[in-house]
Amino acid sequence: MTNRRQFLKNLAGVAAAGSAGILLPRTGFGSVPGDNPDLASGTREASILDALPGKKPLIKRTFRAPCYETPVSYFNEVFTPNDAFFVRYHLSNIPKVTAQDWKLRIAGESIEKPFELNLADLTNPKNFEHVEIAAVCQCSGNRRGINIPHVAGVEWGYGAMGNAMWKGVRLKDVLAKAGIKKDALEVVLNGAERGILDKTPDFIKSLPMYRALDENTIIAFEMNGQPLPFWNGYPARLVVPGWTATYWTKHITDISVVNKPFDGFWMKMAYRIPQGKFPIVARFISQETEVNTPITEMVVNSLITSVHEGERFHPGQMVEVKGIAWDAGYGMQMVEVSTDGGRSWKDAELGKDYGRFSFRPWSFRFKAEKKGSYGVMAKATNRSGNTQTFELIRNPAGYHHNVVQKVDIVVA
Ligand SMILES: Nc1nc2c(c(=O)[nH]1)N[C@H]1C(S)=C(S)[C@@H](COP(=O)(O)O)O[C@H]1N2
Ligand SMILES: [Mo]
Repeated sequence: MTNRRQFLKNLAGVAAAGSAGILLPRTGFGSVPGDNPDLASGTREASILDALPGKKPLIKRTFRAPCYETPVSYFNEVFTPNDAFFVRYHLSNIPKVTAQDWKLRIAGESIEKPFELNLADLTNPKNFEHVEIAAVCQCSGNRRGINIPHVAGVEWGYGAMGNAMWKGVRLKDVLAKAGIKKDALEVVLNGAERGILDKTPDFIKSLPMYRALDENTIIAFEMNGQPLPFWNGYPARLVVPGWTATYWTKHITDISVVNKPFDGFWMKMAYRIPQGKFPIVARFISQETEVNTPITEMVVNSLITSVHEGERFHPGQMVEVKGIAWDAGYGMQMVEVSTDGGRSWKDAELGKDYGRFSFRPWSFRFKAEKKGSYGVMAKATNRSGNTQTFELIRNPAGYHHNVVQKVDIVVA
């Protein structure tokens, strides 16, 4: 009996792996300088490709809650396709949200006239002006899985991010309709999921007033010209260009303007970085402590997308190194490329500029004359003079990973 049960269990496991998942060999992830490849974490060893309804197969990191990462090859395009855009949730009980039932409530002690909107009200251009903005949505913990030593959390590789053209209405226009009182301190954001009793607290975030009222902060209902995919926040989500995606509340249902620092779990206990370790300008003063601060804007970063670890070329062949670079919206100053493991650097050519919050494409061509191994690296510098690091800036949750990548290719 026990054996038979065990047998059926094993069989079920095999069937599930066979139908839903494909085992990938260890490719695609470049090594990080200074890391010992023998200590590589699960991210590099194997990844499961699996498709959520309406999505292409993505790299599955966790299923409850759904956390799916975009494979690097998709970043050869500046705009990440909706059906390949990464997915991140904190709670596993994600309700069905329909256009008919969905409502957005604007309330809080610092709002003069609370009101409710349905989707038709929100999207009617007679109510609020429509705006479009290209912006990178990147999880604070993107690349956490390549941290050595290992840190706890979703073991993301390079693809917990995406770039899209977002269309929606300005949060400040919606709040203006409700009237903001003088004592307003933070804007509290909640999506359609609710906390799981006694287990995981509801995913509620807040923003400082200046960032909520920024003209680039929008409630988006379209992504790359289409309604938002369910998994990316249908029917409407917050878009906070330049800030990490933790503030980009999906299926947004409640926006409250409050006069005290919001003290929920996801502000007080999570998404915090040590004070003074990163070159960050944007602050969230009402949530700071002496030792740490909420994560705010993204750090400057780049990704090599056209060549992969171990790729082979012939002597004399032209190698096209392409990639993307982004930051918190200061804009790209330059991207430098090395083909000798960081000994010498040359400027890459920057491609079309889709706006300061977008991925910026870049490219670099070189002739691989001599046989041997080439350490291809890319390093972005933004207009405020910040550049990527060579050494990991350690922090408890492994946020802000912008260590310069090294992809070893072989000429033989
Ligand atoms: N409703 C809701 N919105 C959310 C989250 C969530 O768990 N629930 N996670 C946030 C975090 S941390 C990230 S990284 C982004 C991911 O956006 P995506 O799933 O569209 O890629 O959603 C943000 N908005
Ligand atoms: Mo995130």
